[in-house]
Amino acid sequence: MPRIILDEAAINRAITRIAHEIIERNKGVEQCVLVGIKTRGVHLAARLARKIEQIEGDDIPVGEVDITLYRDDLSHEHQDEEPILQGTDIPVDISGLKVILVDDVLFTGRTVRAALDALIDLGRPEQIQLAVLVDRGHRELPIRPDFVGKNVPTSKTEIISARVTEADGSDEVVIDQR
Ligand code: 3GP
Ligand code: 5GP
Ligand code: MG
Repeated sequence: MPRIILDEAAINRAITRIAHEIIERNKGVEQCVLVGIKTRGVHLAARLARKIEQIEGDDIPVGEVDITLYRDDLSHEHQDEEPILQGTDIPVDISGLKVILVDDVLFTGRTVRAALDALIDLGRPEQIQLAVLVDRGHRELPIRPDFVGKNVPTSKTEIISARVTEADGSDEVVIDQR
């Protein structure tokens, strides 16, 4: 049976809290840029930017990276294949800035590793931080998030559906069996 772990209100509260945490950690957002990981991370990054702008009255640039998972976690096949960088679109020079990577679900960490590679190719950010809506555990690399909507311990046979209105018509995070 699918189980709702975050509804629309809970997602909203998580975004609001993370926006506050980002501002607090960085003492404002003057030297910050948000970078969403396609697809849903991009929408979450845009929401965080709007929230931060509401709170601080300061604009924060938003970019995106596109990483394709050739490794197919869903079928447990091709597990040796790594996420591949498809594209990067960041409107500012990230050198010397604090980059906050944003994704919907953090699992093995391999997608984030690919995103880190892409960022470091572009310049030398002062710092890279990571914000995720859901951390489902099972890391395969030494990567940890700085900002988390919800920690959701999962088994490897479970699957999390992270739906966002911009892409899916509704806001909801659901856990189900594969
Ligand atoms: P996203 O583009 O919003 O990140 O990984 C491609 C898409 O498949 C992701 O959407 C993600 O939401 C969805 N997905 C659902 N379950 C899994 C999973 O277990 N592993 C991966 N890699 N993606 C999953
Ligand atoms: P990782 O590379 O950390 O294994 O997986 C991270 C990427 O895969 C994220 O972009 C995320 O969208 C997707 N992903 C991994 N596991 C899940 C999951 O259980 N549910 C959803 N929705 N996405 C997942
Ligand atoms: Mg994602």
